[in-house]
Amino acid sequence: MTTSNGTGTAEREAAKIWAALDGFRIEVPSWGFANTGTRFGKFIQGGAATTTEEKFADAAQVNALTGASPTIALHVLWDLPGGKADVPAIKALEKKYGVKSGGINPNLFQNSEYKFGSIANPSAEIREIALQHVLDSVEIGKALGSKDVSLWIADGSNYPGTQSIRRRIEWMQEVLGKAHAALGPDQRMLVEYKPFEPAFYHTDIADWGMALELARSAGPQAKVLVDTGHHYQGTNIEQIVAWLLQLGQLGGFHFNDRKYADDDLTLGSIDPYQLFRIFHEIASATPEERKDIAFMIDQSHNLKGKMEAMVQSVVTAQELYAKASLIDQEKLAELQDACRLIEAEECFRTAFWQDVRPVVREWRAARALPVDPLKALADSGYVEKVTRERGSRNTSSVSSYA
Ligand code: AOS
Ligand code: ZN
Ligand code: ZN
Ligand code: ZN
Repeated sequence: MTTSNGTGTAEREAAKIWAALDGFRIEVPSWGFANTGTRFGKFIQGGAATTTEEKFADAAQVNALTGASPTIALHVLWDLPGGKADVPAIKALEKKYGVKSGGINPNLFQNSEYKFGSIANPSAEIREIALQHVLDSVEIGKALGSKDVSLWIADGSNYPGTQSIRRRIEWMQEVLGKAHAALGPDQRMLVEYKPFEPAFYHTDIADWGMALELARSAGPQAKVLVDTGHHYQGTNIEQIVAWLLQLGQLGGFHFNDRKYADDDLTLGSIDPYQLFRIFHEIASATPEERKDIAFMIDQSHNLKGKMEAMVQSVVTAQELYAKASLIDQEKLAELQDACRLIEAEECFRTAFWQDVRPVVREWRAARALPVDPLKALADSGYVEKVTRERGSRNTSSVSSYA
């Protein structure tokens, strides 16, 4: 392979990209394959998954096309409505489709008892129900051998003065501490934050500081989960990532892109440079710091095809991760320390502007993967096939999404 910057450099860069791609895994969310929508309506897709088995089948297809998504995040309400009793069925699906269960996502938002909150509800009885559900989720995780129980707490209030922000902190600390005590030695608890929605005045875990503090008070196996869509406009997300890495508190990500709020668009569709900057923080971390960070996609589409959108996202993540791997970290550190600003900036952004796709294609071919996953999906007729099979079920049964 030759490029304008010389064969030696091109080969070194290709080697970096191959190593990055070999080590890159990103989890797909089961709910990303099901019919979802907005509060204004749902546009039903005939090919959307209607059962947990169909979600496994779709995830397996994405993994076969990209080689990067061997795990699927499960949602207890939608995928394991029977709780632990459903575990044997999930294990059978893992075996059948060659995809493992990833993060276990408890449902702490959709039942009517959670109207005024789950783990921060003023009612001790409801907090106990929420705790029990988290404990059940921990047991499901143990039984499935999955590492992370991923907590998204929708709790909050809509009007000033209607709830005690401080008492709710205590209640959350109590529940999370008890949940942490139940974790197995290999399990973790991830605490996700979000500034607003569904609550519009205060959200109990609104930012990374609150999530970090709650994780710390719960115990050493609790870490922070950064959902890229859960920040105010202009927030420097990579700085948050850098801090969490520095403190050893970065548990993982929910990746998606957005223009306005929690839009859950495909990765890199609005601002690919943002994701590159986050990946740079990961790339500049030590292998030890990096090894347990869970990369997950949290997206939902009601216009794009579910399968196509997921493949696009995984491929985009691979490409941006490959670009970030090109940054010469040693050289960058030298330039930073010498305050050679222009050279440092150029070193950084040259990696972003490099077209890594030819090398990524070579890597795919060498790993017996389709060189163009999106085209391979179209050529396979998979979406048409599942639309024929699932179409009738998709006119009536719709999974919901918060
Ligand atoms: C909601 O906004 C969060 O991003 C959740 O992480 C996610 O979308 C899902 O509900 C998993 O429980
Ligand atoms: Zn999320
Ligand atoms: Zn979200
Ligand atoms: Zn989101």
